[in-house]
Amino acid sequence: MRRTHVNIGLIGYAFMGKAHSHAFKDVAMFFPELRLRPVMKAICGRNEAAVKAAAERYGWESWETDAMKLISRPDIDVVDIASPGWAHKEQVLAAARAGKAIICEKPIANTLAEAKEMAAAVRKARVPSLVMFNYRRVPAVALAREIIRAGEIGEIRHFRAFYLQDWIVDPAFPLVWRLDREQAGSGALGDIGSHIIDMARFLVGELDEVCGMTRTFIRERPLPAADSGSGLRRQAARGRKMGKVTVDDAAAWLASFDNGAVGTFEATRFATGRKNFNGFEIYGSRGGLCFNFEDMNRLQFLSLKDGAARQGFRDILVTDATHPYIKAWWPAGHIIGYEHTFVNAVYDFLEALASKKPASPDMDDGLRVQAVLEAIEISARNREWVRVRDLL
Ligand code: SOE
Repeated sequence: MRRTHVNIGLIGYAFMGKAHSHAFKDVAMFFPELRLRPVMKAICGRNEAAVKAAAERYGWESWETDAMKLISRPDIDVVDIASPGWAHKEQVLAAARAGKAIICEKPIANTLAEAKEMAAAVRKARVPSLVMFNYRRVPAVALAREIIRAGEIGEIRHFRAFYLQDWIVDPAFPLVWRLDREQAGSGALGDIGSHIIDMARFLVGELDEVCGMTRTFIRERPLPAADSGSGLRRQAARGRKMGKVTVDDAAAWLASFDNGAVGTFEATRFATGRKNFNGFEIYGSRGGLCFNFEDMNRLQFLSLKDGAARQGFRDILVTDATHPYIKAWWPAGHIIGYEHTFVNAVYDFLEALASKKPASPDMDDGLRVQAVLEAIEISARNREWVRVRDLL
């Protein structure tokens, strides 16, 4: 008998846990054609009171405080890993061994070595996987890819991408886990730089060589009240009130793509006034495309096929039923938001499961992104260009 439902176990109940929970809860409402409907079986987090409250609030049937127990539950088919980066490797390896389908937040790992082990285990277990690079599921970004694939802007010469935030500009902001290399792997580079690397791979193609730099503007911060990791605990144990920031606050890098395009990238948490300003500009031999997430329902498009007197970037409001994902949502002009990208991603994943086809981006894509991250860090350290494929 054909399966009609799939049981989900989610690890993580904070920002990403909430976004993923919303996606599982709403996907069948907006995509009624869904062939495999998600059952929100269990959510997992180390803090019992917090995860119990999240289970009730988000609509999960049960809750766990031990990730390995959740992964091993026979009633869990898909393990969704929305935990901090330091936990990803153990959880992905356990889920692969248990033969579970895997969703994993980005970046997949804290190091390239971890990512290689994780991707190999998922390949060996032959389990489906998805990495939650959610910005691929913005309708305007998916439309940009359709335009590029149709050749409407010709051969791509330039790809410029940016991911600008400012949430740690204040020196009084505490030393949270994302600012500790042991827990996060890197700072802005891995957390938000991974998104624009994935965007580059999605829209333009593979990065061949990179040359980068990283910067840490504020090197010491107040230790958080409830320290959240061994690195921070060690600093607190020494009676310190301030802890060392061990990751980058900002990164910038150049890239040459396999197809000859030139890339310029910037990822920073110190772009004062920018909250989640990520986007790109693409310039081709026959036109261009520009997008920024703070205006996520619009895509700027130029095609030289218009006569010179009519040339100029046109502003496409990407809310038409013919645009990617939109027919599931609202009539033209009724814009969508950040949370819809996760619903779109979960829909694509569940449809891939139902059709037994690979989802994208998968753990091998996550490995490719991790190799670019590593190449940028090596380049910044050695002040030289680094070829990505030499690291894989
Ligand atoms: C923090 O920088 C963060 O939550 C990222 O981790 C997410 O991937 C991004 O979508 C929003 O900002």
